[in-house]
Amino acid sequence: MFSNASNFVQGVDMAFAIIVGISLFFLITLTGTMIYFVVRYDHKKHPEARQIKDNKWMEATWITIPLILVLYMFYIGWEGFIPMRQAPKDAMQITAIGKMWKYEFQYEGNKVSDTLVIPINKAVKISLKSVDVLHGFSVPSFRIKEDMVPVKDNYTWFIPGELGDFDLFCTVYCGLNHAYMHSIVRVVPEDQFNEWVAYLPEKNADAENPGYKVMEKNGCFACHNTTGTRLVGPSFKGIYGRKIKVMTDGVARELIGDDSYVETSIYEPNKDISDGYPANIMQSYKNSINKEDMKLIQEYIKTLK
Ligand code: HEC
Ligand SMILES: [Cu+2]
Repeated sequence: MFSNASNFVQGVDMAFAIIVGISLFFLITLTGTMIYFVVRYDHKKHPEARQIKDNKWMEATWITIPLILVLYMFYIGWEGFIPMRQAPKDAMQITAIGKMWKYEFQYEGNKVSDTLVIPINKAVKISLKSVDVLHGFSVPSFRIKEDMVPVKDNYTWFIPGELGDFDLFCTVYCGLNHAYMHSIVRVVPEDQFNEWVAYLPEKNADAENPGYKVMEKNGCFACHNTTGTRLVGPSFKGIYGRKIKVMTDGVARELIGDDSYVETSIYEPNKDISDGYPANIMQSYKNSINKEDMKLIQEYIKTLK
């Protein structure tokens, strides 16, 4: 009767079905009684109104029965909710980070992904964090919805029971692109998961460096890397203090990498052409990188020894 997408579906759907059932029962019987009374006690059939006062039995009944019913509704809701806050100790641990406007999932070993991939039939516990504002972590198919709160850590857990892709939504209005804050939970067989996680790249330790962020935003890493290998342009690694051969106005010369060389390379890329690299490939960033950002870039490149 219920889907098996997660271990919480049955509890939540059962509570929902029972409450809808009770509501429907009262909707139908109350409306029915009302219609019956309208006909039965119509003015023509029943010209003289009569007051009925103080029927203790009736009052006791309409207090007791609804009280039992709402307490029962509370009870089944409570029963469905409690297991959601009791993650098993051996659950697989993943951290989900909400940021304007995307999710990032961190797996053991400092590996990151932007889709949440998990093995079927295994308990996963997801620590929920936010780096900026309130976000939501809602997987309707799993009947899960938790807030991601900056400063205060939250969590959720579940056991996925069906293979496939399931929508993950941010359910807390979090700014301009809130509507695009959407991702996927992909449930796969365990061996497929192990293979996937083995190939997942490790998080770049520099990703939070302000200079790195400026360069990422400006697309520098399309042509440069930080690891020492050549791409379209030279690597950023070890520029500072190194002897660099350049062509300046068609004349070969040597200089020592420093702040002013980095600045010239970014504002006037065709002035000192790095030896062995083509000119006119890199454009000038004079208009898009200001002096403050330049400082951040220089500070960051300095750390790449
Ligand atoms: C389209 C490719 C491309 C992009 C994008 C690009 N560069 Fe370059 N960059 C190059 C090439 C090619 C060279 C070597 C030729 C030269 O000196 O102009 C170079 C040279 C450099 C040098 C000198 C490095 C050395 O060892 O001599 C620095 C510093 C540099 N780029 C910084 C940046 C920064 C910072 C950004 C982003 C704001 C950026 N580049 C974006 C292609 C690119
Ligand atoms: Cu959000």
